[in-house]
Amino acid sequence: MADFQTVEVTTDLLICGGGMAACGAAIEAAYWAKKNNIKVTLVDKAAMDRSGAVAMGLSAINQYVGIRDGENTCEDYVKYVRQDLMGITREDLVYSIARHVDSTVHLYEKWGLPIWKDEKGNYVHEGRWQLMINGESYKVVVAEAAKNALGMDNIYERVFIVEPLLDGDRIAGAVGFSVRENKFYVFKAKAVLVAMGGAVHVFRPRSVGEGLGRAWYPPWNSGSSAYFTLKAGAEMTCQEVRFIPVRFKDGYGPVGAWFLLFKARATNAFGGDYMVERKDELNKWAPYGLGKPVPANLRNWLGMLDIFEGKGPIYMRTEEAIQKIASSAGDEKAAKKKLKELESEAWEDFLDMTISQAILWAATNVQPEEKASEIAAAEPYFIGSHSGASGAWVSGPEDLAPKEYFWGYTNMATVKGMFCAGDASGASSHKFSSGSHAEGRIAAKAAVKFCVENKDQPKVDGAKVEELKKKILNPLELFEANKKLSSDPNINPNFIKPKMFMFRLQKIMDEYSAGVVAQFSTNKYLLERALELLGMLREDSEKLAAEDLHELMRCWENVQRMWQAEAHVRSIHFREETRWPGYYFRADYPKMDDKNWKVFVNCKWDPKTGKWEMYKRPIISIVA
Ligand code: SFD
Ligand code: AMP
Repeated sequence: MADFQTVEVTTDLLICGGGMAACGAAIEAAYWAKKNNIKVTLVDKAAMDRSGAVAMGLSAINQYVGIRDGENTCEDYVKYVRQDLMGITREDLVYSIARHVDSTVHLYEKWGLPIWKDEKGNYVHEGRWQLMINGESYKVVVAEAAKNALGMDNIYERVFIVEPLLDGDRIAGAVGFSVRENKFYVFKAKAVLVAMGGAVHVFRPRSVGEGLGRAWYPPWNSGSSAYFTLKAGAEMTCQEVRFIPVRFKDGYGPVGAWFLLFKARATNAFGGDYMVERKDELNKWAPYGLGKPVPANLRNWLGMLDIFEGKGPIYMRTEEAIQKIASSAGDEKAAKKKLKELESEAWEDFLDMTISQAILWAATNVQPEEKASEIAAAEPYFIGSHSGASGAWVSGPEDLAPKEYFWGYTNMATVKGMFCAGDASGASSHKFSSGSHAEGRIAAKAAVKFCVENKDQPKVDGAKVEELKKKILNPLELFEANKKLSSDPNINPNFIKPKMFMFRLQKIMDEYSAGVVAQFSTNKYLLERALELLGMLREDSEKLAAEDLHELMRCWENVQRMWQAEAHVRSIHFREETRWPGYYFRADYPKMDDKNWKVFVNCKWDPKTGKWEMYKRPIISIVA
């Protein structure tokens, strides 16, 4: 497009994303870059102060091992994650993050993040691994350190990365566009670190119509990491391992503080506690069902069984939990004081991290010390850093990884020079905000080393860049050329608007791929139909149209969601067992099958042939 300026930036290391992992990458890369004369550039689609999943803040740091206090070991953490993921995890990666995560948390404290302390000056734990924080400005604090380390001259905010650039089998950079100005960006780099988060709104959310946009996971993470790595030809892993969080209904307030800190129960409408009444069901999912804590998907599953039997709604018994703690505080005066304290902690939990839940409480006259709140299983999300596991298949560290998991540089994907961290790297769940930051640091150190050892700048094909520019800006052209055909800009015989496109994608995923409406259940035939419909959607994606730059971003977000969807459907289809009931159920293979399926399901899209490949990779345990 003539009125679009092309801006070229040549750098050594390009960090795509500005969230927790990218901020970790920025501080570490800046440190090593200075020593090695390396240029580092960071690009975020939004403003780093409030971008990504931590935009609203958080009320807990969910990964802290506590090694200096002798509380836990890295081995303990590996066992915890392995148990929670029903045996499917890259122990080398989990271990590597666990041994570094505490130092990230100590840095946060140094930068001014208020972490709760008890009267002895020790961190206040929410649970074994979780620390309570005053976290409404968590992201601002972490971003400030990253910005200071890199310098604003090296940071591009509000630039949306779309596509990777390749030089043969090596990464060569990335292209994208500004969401505010008519500028097309070409970043040429020796190494690229992908940290663009996970994906939401691939599935139809529970909140539709007037509630659209409310979800647990922030609507602005649209599968950019998965798309970028897939399009670069990287091997992906655990694409079937979605995350379904149980959340306070409609406001999506997290439950961790209630279950762990306040020790609340969840009961059905008849007062039954599904974790007690359905205990026998856990035998079917042994050994994981019988371990502690019960895996997140199985906790979901027991609650879902109540719902399927017509015993809903399920309630978080906030009133019971608060009254119980308050009454154990001593005499009446002490109990009253404790009650006030708990009341304010309950509100702060949401005000720090999911403000909309606090608003919903206020709007619906809920006082948590008096009235229980409904909870429900949310729609599926892709967030490999939490209790899902989807992401790219990356090399482990040399000292921990078995040879099958090691190919030269820690956290490098199977594409030379492309590194991944946070939600972008797979099979290393439960890293959360702190572990993602730590993993960003690990990956950045390795990426700088890669730049030092691979000094030649990869070649970027100018014709390919022009082709990408045309393709990426096409939705604007299409709108201009056809807008007069109809009086409603959203309805036109020659194009489809991104919102309609997204609804179509969500309907396919919801109905055929084990979404809310299908009660999280699917089978081979439903999945094959989903693939057929996704194929047609892919054809129609060429007709996406955008009225302005904002809508252009929406177009590409939804193309990215569609690719995440396809990787997901292909992976659930390939894994012929049910391993994570409560996340999804394969009705045609209703049992766990360790003999054939205690393996990673990996997939790859080949940029040369446009074909998908699916394969198994072995689980190699490093912790007894
Ligand atoms: O309780 C592009 N998480 C929690 N972690 C905790 O440690 N404690 C909690 O209390 C947590 N809770 C929680 C959490 C998440 C959410 C959504 C809620 C509550 C409501 C999980 C963490 O937040 C999560 O693990 C990390 O943030 C993961 O880090 P990372 O870096 O992988 O993702 P990101 O922070 O979302 O950042 C993504 C960045 O990419 C940018 N981006 N940039 C350029 N071009 C594109 N195309 C891009 N697409 C995306 C984004 O702008 C962002 O900068 S609790 O519920 O569990
Ligand atoms: P959530 O708010 O559900 O994201 O949970 C925050 C943290 O607490 C995560 O580390 C969860 O795995 C953990 N968690 C939440 N609920 C429970 C529970 N019932 N038992 C054990 N761990 C939990």
